[in-house]
Amino acid sequence: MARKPTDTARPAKQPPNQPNVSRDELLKYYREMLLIRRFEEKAGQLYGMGLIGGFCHLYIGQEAVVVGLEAAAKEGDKRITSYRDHGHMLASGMNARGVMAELTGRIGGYSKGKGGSMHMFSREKHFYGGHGIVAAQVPLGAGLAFADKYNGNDNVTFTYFGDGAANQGQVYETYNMAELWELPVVFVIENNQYAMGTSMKRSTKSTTLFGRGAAFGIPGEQVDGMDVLAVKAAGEKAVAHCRAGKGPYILEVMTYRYRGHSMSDPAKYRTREEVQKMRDERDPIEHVRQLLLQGGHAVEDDLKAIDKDIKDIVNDSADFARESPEPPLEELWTDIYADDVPQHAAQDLNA
Ligand SMILES: Cc1ncc(C[n+]2csc(CCOP(=O)(O)OP(=O)(O)O)c2C)c(N)n1
Ligand SMILES: [Mg+2]
Repeated sequence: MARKPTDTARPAKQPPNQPNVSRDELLKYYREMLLIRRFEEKAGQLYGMGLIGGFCHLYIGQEAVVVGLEAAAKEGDKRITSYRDHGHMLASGMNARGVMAELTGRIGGYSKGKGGSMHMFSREKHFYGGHGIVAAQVPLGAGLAFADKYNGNDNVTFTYFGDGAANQGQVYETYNMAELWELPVVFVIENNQYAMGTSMKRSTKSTTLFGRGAAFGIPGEQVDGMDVLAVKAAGEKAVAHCRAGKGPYILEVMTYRYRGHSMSDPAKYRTREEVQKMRDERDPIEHVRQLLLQGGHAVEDDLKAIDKDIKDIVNDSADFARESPEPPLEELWTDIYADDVPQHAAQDLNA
């Protein structure tokens, strides 16, 4: 566990530019974002060593999006996303061992090693994948929200998708039905400015993606996705809208991915300087690090201790993954059909 920073490090008065946020909260975001970053770096290494097969899309650079929105969520809320999904899993509380073992195709993984990077789920943490087809998760997210509305609870579903996915037709069919039925769904567009090698400027003239809900009556706003506090604040507003029964809300979260689209990306569509500038000037983890240091909430040694904790968790997940066996052949025949058909569904089938 992280060592508590020393109280003596805190000055009597905070500098005026410090946001009104507690030390514990900042430390929490720092840890959560760092866990995602280090986990993804390790996944990249294991991929390079040939230990991860198939596709692998890293979330490095986008950490503040999911960490900020998770901070606005409550128990019972659901999340669903695309193939760039490891960060969402970790932020939802799924354990690093199970995720890493799944990436490496081992029995100890969340899908017993049969799903890999894009196909992991946790009912316990209300994480519904992991979807490889661009935008396919958007109508599914509305479906999850429909279930909550039908069941009469106040849960909200966070449905994440990319700027590229925002040009897909099914997104707009979903917007229409979600607003018509006033479903409690937050559509989170993670605008990292590229869809594979295509920049948004080359794929659309309508670049304010949050505004596209207006045609259906859905409110939306744009948020700085490199600032975890701004994301959290916008998330709280969106969630309050949904929980009040007012229907869906769109958040276009402006972010950036530092690595290639997937592990095989020639990276010819942007300059090294562009990436470096983002890393140097807008890094979301460095932002919180500076708030901690400048606000007197922590000293370098405190942050070093957290870094070490996180490295230990990530190394442990990689060791666990490498020691976990591959699934036995019999597993090919399991988890194909639902074992238990719910009673009402069985009646429908027999009708
Ligand atoms: C229906 C469909 N078309 C094309 C692809 C290939 N493909 C995979 S990711 C991707 C780009 C999506 O970009 P974006 O939505 O911005 O998400 P990001 O990768 O930036 O997170 C494409 C075209 C696919 N998986 N599914
Ligand atoms: Mg994108």
